[in-house]
Amino acid sequence: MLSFHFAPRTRLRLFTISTRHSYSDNSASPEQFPPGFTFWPRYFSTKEQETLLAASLYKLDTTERPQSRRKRRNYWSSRESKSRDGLGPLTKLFAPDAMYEFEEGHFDGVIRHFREMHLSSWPVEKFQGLTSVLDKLYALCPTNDVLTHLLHLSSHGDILPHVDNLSASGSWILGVSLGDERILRMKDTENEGQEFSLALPSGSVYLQRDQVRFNYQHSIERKTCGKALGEVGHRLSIMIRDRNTSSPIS
Ligand SMILES: O=C(O)CCC(=O)C(=O)O
Repeated sequence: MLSFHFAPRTRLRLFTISTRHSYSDNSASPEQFPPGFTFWPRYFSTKEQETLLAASLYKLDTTERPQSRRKRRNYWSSRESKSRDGLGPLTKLFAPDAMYEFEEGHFDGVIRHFREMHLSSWPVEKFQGLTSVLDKLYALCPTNDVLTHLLHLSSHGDILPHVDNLSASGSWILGVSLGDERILRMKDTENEGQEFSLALPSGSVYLQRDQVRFNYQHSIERKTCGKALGEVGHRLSIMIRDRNTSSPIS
């Protein structure tokens, strides 16, 4: 299977935040980040997020066993679709953890409690308005030859610090966040103390490219601060990367 992840030999301590570069709201301006990192805090409207999330969950569901899909269908038909308090409008599209076949740990140990797939096509015929939302999404990509990856984290899901496998993709990584907010931490592996973190609200998009893509480890943490147990929801990210044309893996 194509691997995008590179597990560091020595794990960096989690929760090492440089106070100089910690952003927790939506007001971060481009000059606050190192060159090579861009953040769009409110890129997609709620309607657009719902369309993207519904289409992504639909695709991920096709990878699961019929029993799981049946279990979820029964769940959805037995309850009214409504958002969980404090977790935003998109939470109504996620079923509880137990309804999915989440994997405990990624083969390289970096991602925990998740399901994922590499996407070859979007179900544009099934979701009204999806085409224009996708046009808006892919317009942010610096180049056109791309790989798309869907990653659904359970309410316990998180991602440990890593640099994406250098041979599996090219020089940039774009990430769309949908669902419950998580914290992205970025840490320069070559320059001690160069690190920053930011909250990723639903509908936001970040881009890491060039020296940030190659030199910074990234991790995704659950935002537990100020939240009681059970108040952390699911998050789905759409990760788009440029193909590494110089590598045999494509
Ligand atoms: O979900 C994200 O924003 C990051 C995903 C990631 O780190 C990965 O797929 O390697």
